Amino acid sequence: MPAKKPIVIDLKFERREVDAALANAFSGWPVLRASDPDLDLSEARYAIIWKPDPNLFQRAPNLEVLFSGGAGVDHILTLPDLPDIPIVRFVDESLTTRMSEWVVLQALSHLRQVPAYLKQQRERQWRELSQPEAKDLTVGVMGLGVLGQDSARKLKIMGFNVIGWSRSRKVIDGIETFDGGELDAFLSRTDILVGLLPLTPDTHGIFNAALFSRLRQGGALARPVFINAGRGGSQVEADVVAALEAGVLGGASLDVFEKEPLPTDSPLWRMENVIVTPHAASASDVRALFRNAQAQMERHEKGEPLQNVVDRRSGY
Ligand code: NDP
Ligand code: OXD
Repeated sequence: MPAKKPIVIDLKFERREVDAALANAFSGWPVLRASDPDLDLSEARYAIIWKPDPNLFQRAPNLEVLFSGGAGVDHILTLPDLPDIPIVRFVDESLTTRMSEWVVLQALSHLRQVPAYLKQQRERQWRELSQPEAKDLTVGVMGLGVLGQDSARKLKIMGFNVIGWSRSRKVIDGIETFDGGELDAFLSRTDILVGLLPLTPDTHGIFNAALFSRLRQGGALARPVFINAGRGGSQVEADVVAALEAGVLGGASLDVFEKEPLPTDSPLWRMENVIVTPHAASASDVRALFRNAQAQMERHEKGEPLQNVVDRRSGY
């Protein structure tokens, strides 16, 4: 059997998690850690990366395939000296399930007025608030890829009316869908907006004042809610804050930010109708990431096509 090709790992994840996952991964494959600056990486053919060192591609000039440590690849496509080789993004049931849990949690939190009840609890106030049901609201999901479709289905199971928008129209049982040119029609029906878009030149800053003003006003929650777990570069944070202050938005749940970590002086931290999580909606399970990468390397070595390859022209 031919010798297995070396793999270089450059994942800026929790070190212990990577070590633990590596202990049971890639049996028989040479694994090189980019964190050792003296290691010769010139023989590496595969790289598994998340926020890699800027000189990785100089140290490893013979790579054949790049594996993203996450579903998003914006962090890779902007790397200096990026080689012209296939980039495989991370698609996995655990990542998808975790994201849908977060999205459903946020939609239910706004439906059931969790931020307002937490405020009342802090103030020892016993007051029942009005209680619409999920069926009284329409959740609009922007981005109907792997994550958006699963979230849409699970929101539907919870009883919400669900509609979705993506560049090309999708057919999803029980969910009305809109294509790229139908954004206005989609927004005018949306009470809770969920962003699950990749960051590309087309989606940069898409969640801005003009977009928020086109969401439905006067729905069962009175004012629309904005939920984003795609990428922070897609939202104009000053516009989010202004829309919340002006009552154009009634609330928000944000997992991603223009600058991460979210600066301590951001007004978003202290807004009572805003839920902030630290880019934690769906963490990559490193063991699953390595299993996935190995399966794809085996395909590649058998001459089979790689799966979930990024289209560099569209940027995702
Ligand atoms: P996919 O590539 O599977 O789906 C992307 C979706 O966005 C597709 O439906 C695509 O449309 C749509 N889209 C892209 N560009 C446009 C555009 N210009 N106009 C309209 N629709 C557009 O990605 P995933 O679902 O796997 O992941 C989505 C994003 O979620 C990732 O890119 C990443 O940024 C983020 N993410 C965040 C995490 C977190 O913890 N916060 C964890 C994991 C991912 P079409 O179907 O027509 O191609
Ligand atoms: C991802 C992420 O893209 O963690 O997977 O944001």
